[in-house]
Parts: sequence; structure tokens; C-alpha cells
Amino acid sequence: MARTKKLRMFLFATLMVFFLLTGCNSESSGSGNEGSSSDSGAKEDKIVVGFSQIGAESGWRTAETESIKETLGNDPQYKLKFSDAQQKQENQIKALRSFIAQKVDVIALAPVVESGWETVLQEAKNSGIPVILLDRGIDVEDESLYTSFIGSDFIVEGENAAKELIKLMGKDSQVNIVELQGTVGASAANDRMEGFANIIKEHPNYKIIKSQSGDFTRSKGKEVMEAFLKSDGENIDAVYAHNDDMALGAIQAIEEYGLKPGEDIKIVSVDGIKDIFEAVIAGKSNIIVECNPLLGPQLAQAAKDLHAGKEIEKWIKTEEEVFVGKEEAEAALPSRKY
Ligand code: GYE
Repeated sequence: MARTKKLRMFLFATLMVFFLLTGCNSESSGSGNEGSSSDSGAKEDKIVVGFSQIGAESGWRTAETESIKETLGNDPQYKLKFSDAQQKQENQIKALRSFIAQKVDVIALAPVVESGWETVLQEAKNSGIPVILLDRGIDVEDESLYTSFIGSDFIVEGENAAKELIKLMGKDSQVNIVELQGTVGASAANDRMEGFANIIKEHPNYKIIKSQSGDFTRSKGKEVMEAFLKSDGENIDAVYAHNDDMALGAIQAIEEYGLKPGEDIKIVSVDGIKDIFEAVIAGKSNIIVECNPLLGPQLAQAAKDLHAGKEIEKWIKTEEEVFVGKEEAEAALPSRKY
């Protein structure tokens, strides 16, 4: 009996020592790390990216958020900190300050408006954290306040929208256009307005009779279009919308007013989300100027390069196309990714 008891105690003590050792071991290697052993030691190497997103006002923006979450969130090389500003610059500034306090490796900022960024960007610069602007630009005198801009040339998009509309309607026609602008103060709105105006001003028979912000949303686009129809009704020949969502809102307003969108009133818009391809195929819209929101891979590459101490380009431009009419929309739709 006594021998069995001794043996049991010995076994028990051995087990205790074993558990203590293995317990200690896993704690020291994994301290502060949510990852498993296959991940151990990786935390320090992860590239921590803090991304301040504008919100979720459009199909385009949702696609951009998904692209970034998918690329950076699914790759063990990165750790993504995501913050949604709900359209408010003050929330973006707060998010940036919190990223600076957390000492992230790279800050990605989709700036809701162009102005008012100097102070917080100076703070990031003083902390040695590079800032990559995503999709929208900013207006600063000191360009060293940000490292790079990844996105489209909105002036070219506006120019293309005007050129295609003139081609579609004929350069000698008398055309009254109403414009649905994006968010007031946003680079995507300012530059799309400027690009379009650059071309239109060379064609005196093309007139922008009304221009107002629909804040890049479907509901606001519809509301503003309703007001345009009320004041100018049958005089409107074409709509230029700074994004597809506002165009889709305008299509509804035109139908409710009793006219045929795409026929009685031609429509050109920017982005290229699936819903607008479907509208063009249904004959309710006419011209799509693409703006690519799938910026995740470019952001990932830029963050990696910066982390490795490499120089990156000041403007990493996005490639885009234009689609006109049913046939082109139909041919492109199956391969559209957003
Ligand atoms: O066109 C619009 C969005 O900043 C390029 O913002 C982006 C624009 C895009 O809400 O749909």
C-alpha cells in the first residue's frame, strides 16, 4: 500500500512539474500575443497599418473597405486597425491621433475633404509615421506632410465624362446639363467638377444649368434631382453625377417624374459599380466612367515597401476605363468585381 501511495505521489509531483514548465513556457513565448505558436515572434514583424475610412456612403466606398480588409486583414504580414469616421473630419483627426499614440507603422487616410489636415499630419510626421492618402487627395502647401497618394486622376475622369457625353449627344446639339456634385470640399467632387467644366466650356451649346451637392449618396442624389426636375422639368437633357449612387437616385426621381432616364434624359456617372452596369443594360443610364476602389493590394505593397525602408512613388495612379451603352456594359458586367 505504502509503495503504491509513494508511486502515486511521485507521479503527481512529476505531472505538476511538467505542467508548471510547459505552462511557463507557453506564457513567455506568447506574452501579449493573441497568435498561436506558429505565429510566435511574428508580432514584432507585423506591419501595423491604421486606416481611417470616411464612412459607407456609396457602393464604391463599401468595395474599397472590403478590398482593404480582405488584403491586409487576411495576410499574416499585416495587422489592420480600422476606423470609420462616419463622414466627419473631426473623427478622422481623432483616429489619426490614436494611431500615432499606438505607434502604428503606417497610417492610411481616405480624407473626406481636401483642407484642414496640416496640424495632425505634422504630428504624424514628427512621430516618424508615414501617411498614405487613399483615394482622395488633400490640399497642402507642404507636400512632405504625406508620403504618397494612391488613387485616380479625378480631373481626367471629369474630362472623360464630358467628352463621352458630347460624343453621345452630338457636338452641335443644344444640351442642358444638371450636375450632381459629390461631398462639398472633397477632392473627388472638386476635381470631377473642374475636369468636366474644362471640356464643356469649349462647347458653348452645352450648358450646366444647375449644379448642387448630393453628398455621394443615393437618397441625396434623388432629393436634389427631384428639386432640379421641379424647377427645370422638361428643360433637362442630361445628368452628370459625380458618382453612380447619385445617378441611381436621379434615375428613380426621373421615373417618378414621368420621364424616361437614359432616353429623355441622358446620364453619365463615375465609379462603375455593378448596379450602374445593370441600369445601363436596362437602358436607364448611358455612360460609365470607371474609378477603381480595389486599392487593398496597392496599399499593402506600399506599406511593405515603406516598412522595408524603400522609397515609394508620390502618386500611385489607378488605371481606369470608360463604358458607353448597353453592349459595352453587357460585355463587361460578368467580370466586374465591385
Ligand atoms: O467616387 C464615391 C465615393 O473618393 C473616389 O467617394 C471616391 C469617391 C467615389 O463615395 O462613390
